[in-house]
Amino acid sequence: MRDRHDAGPGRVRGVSRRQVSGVGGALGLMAVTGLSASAALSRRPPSTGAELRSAVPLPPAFRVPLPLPSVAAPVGTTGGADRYEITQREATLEILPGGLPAGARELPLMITDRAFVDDGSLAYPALDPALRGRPGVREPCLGGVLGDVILVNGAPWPVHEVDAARYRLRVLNGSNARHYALEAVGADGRRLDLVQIGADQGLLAAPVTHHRLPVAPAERYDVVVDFSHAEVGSLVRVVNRLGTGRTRDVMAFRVVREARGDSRVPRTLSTDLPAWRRSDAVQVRDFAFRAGRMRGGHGWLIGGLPFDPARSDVTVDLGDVEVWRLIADAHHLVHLHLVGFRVLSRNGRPPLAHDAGLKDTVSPRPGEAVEIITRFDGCRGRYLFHCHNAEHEDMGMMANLEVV
Ligand SMILES: [Cu+2]
Repeated sequence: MRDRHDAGPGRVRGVSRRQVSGVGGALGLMAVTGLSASAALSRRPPSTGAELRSAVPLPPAFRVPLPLPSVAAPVGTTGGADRYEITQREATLEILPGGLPAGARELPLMITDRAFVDDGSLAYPALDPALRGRPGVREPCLGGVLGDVILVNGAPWPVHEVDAARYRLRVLNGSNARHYALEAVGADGRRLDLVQIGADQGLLAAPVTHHRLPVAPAERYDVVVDFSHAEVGSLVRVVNRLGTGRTRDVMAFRVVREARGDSRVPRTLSTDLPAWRRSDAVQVRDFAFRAGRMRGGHGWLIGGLPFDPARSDVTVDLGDVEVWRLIADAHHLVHLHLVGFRVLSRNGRPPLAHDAGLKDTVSPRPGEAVEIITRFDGCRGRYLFHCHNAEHEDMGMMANLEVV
């Protein structure tokens, strides 16, 4: 992936530093894994539907090697340098800030939870097993489908060998509905710092250090972890503090060799983040994300309505700045197409540490009102916004945004 979006000066044109780090990375990962752009989001496990049980024997944790998706093949090699052809509009060139871990020390980690039936295929409690007629899932899973197996890049509870050095982890929560609160725990029980450098849509202005990182479905976090203080031979476990039983484990890193520390985390990561102010907004809109009735059954609604592909729910003028207030009854994962936004507030209070940067998915907690601000620029046309809990989305929680 790095080769694809970090092709070097003169190759990536018309793409800002944030875009290089954010959109490209996420789309690249989706292309590699076949994950649909609308695949995932919802409630904390304690308040979500029943967890599915797998009918196959499950492997012990941290034995399966972590698969790493392949990167684009170069179109040629000259003098030891690989060549990639990327056609973009010509514009100012920006490159990533120097010093971040790269190459084999930059790892895409797509985390999902799944359950398996006895022939090894995926268990899914669809109302229509053919997935063609009636949308939705059976009663205990209405809040979102949880699996009992945690997969990283498709492998159950994998392990990856690392140098005693900094690594850059490109985390995507590709789960349907499972939330994670990730911690990296060393052999001595101490937590390693998770230094966040990027959000959904690219680099932050400056790093934010977490001990526990909340990751809602569809969110992406760009995080640097330093294994240099871990003893060679020891295991650093990545755990989910919201999981129970085996779903507390996610994956592990085995530190296998000493290494020279040649990477760093720059104090300034980007200087081009939009700084929209509340006073820039020409509209403030409220959207309630709530349970309700749809086609005589259970649904998940935005503004009291289930999705209608033919209806325009919101019309905005191209170039306008707006504030949207997203009000949630349960955990929802509000995802806007077309634009990135910034989180202004949660229940009238300042945003949380992990709300930093430019985002396209935000997770209001039950009973919370989250304010976001964005400028609707780009292209006129019809776009979607929706809850990224896959089950909520399938049961109506989607709406049309018309940019005119
Ligand atoms: Cu939802």
